[in-house]
Amino acid sequence: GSRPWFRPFDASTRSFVYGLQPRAIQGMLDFDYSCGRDTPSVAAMIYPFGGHHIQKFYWGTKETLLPVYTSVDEAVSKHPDVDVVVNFASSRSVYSSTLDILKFPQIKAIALIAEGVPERHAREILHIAKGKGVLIIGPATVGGIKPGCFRIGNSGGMMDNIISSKLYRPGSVGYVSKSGGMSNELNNILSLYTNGTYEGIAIGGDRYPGTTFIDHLLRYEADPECKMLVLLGEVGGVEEYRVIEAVKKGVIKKPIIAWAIGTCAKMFATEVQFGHAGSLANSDMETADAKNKAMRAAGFIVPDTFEELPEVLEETYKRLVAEGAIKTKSEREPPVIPMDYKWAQELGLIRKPAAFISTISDERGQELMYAGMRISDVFKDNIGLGGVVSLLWFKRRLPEYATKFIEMVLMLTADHGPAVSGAMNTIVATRAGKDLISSLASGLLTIGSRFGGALDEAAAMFSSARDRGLTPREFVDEARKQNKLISGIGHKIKSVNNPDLRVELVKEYVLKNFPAHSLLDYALAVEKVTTSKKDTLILNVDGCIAVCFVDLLRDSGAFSTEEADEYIKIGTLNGLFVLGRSIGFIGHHLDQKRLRAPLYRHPADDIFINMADVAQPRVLGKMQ
Ligand code: Q5B
Repeated sequence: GSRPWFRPFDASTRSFVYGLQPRAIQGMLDFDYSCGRDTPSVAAMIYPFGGHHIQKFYWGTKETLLPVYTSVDEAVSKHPDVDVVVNFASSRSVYSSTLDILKFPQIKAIALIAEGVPERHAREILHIAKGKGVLIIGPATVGGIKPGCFRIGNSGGMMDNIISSKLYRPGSVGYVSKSGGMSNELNNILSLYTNGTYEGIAIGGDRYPGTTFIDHLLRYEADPECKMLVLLGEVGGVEEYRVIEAVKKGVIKKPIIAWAIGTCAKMFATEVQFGHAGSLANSDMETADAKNKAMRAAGFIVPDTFEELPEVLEETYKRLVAEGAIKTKSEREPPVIPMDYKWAQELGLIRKPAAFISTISDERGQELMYAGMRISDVFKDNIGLGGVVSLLWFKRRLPEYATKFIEMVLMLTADHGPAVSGAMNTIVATRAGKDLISSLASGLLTIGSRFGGALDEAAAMFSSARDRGLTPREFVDEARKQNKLISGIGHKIKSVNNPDLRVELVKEYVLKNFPAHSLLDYALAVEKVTTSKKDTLILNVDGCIAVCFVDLLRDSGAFSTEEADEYIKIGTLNGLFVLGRSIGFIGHHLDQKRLRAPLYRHPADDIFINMADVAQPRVLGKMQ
């Protein structure tokens, strides 16, 4: 590449992210966008599982696509401009994946995020990388950040942090620390007391980091854009002494402000191990106090306490500005990064009208609710299937005589033999090889005004006639005059002499249990008129259930008159037949399956085919 050795990341750096890390990638892209980059810093993802695909990310207010490759080889060959890999592979797979990445000379820097990488593996990676001149950051780190240019993974924290610490544009201070958490703190302090971070690297807390303090400080020393160095060391290890050597030898000449964390270790009687694997003093030299003392002696700017760090940073910065080493630049506002919808909603910043309203059930809480009743109470109170229907259809608990009536209706409409339209269609569909749902749907789709679907219309016709004060005879005459069949009257095979026992059962139950049954009484009087004309014109099962349900809606006390009328108007009653008969249709489907019934073809001699009145086909459009 064209980048100088001391500047592995700049505003045109392109990277691969190894592992499926959509959140981290979105964070990197949001950062890029705030920096004013033209192209995202992530070119692609590498993930060995799940096959080659693409994933969608936000790029500012718009969206962009990133490919996911299954191998480093493919990624590298498709994106020759990429020279950085942010490797999110776990401690188990980081070794093999990094060795794989190191095979490609195109890759110049690798950040290893995984914690708990075996030291043996870390050392081997480090050894190979050194040989190839590849910069390794980590393991066990968030990585680092180059303001205005490039962000490694989650470095820098949330976007509001990035913006408030002005990381969208470069400052003049290069720092190196161990932990990512301390980096965020430093970014903040630097934005408040200096012109901000130029580059910040968290080397990670392990005992064998791929690169250490001195590696990055030497880069900053060599980079003319970096004017001031900060070293945030800690108790344990001797890496700070390598920096002390470099300062003493004059290799590092830029002002260097330093602090070793862990001065409180001496307050404990026993040895203290801080959060990092390497943060343990094995000798006096490794204590934070000894390091601070040695750094001060070597000419570092070391505050007396960590709390005084901002003060010395500000002093040094102001001095460099006064000397002309740092030229202050005018600030620009970063582009606004739209907040994620989910997050904004959680914060209560936005609202939007819901596209759907639902008022009958809720599964979001601890327990499923049917119209406000816990599913456990549904069983505790033993409300039965009728109770469940009353909750989900009518949003209320109906009296027991009503829920028992609903169950009775479901039971006696469950089936009426294989010959009825719906069962036939189910059977034919099953025999054509269709599955349960298709066969059931095929049967259900035949339920209509003549077969099974006459309930709502029957309820409407009978109650309208009765409400208008028509006598049964006037009602029948009116229907005849209008050339209208009375819904709920008539049956293909049942008659006065061959009564439908289902209807008898319903009548018996309703006469005995309902507080009122005026519409049933009216319908029975209508039946007297129609059967006197023809004995198949009985009050049929649809009609009987319908008028009884109107009596229930109107006189159970559970519904207002308006509600009762609305339930009829919106087509509730046919639901009873549909629900009940579904039981039978499913039975017919299973029956045919069990019987291995072959494809059905209707016998030709059962269809009268006549094309006598078909017009002679003519060729159209041949006008002379
Ligand atoms: N006439 C049910 O017809 C059927 C008349 C009528 C006045 C009437 C017919 C009808 C209304 C719709 C209805 C539900 C098509 C039926 C059900 C579930 C089932 C089914 C099962 C199960 C029967 C003969 C003469 C004609 C007609 C007159 C007929 N209906 N007048 N009002 N409603 N009813 N459907 O036998 O003078 O001779 O020309 O549409 O309630 O589906 O088991 O099969 O559980 O699965 O073919 O029970 O009644 O009689 O049409 O030849 O009529 O009576 O005008 O008079 P049919 P048609 P005319 S229960």
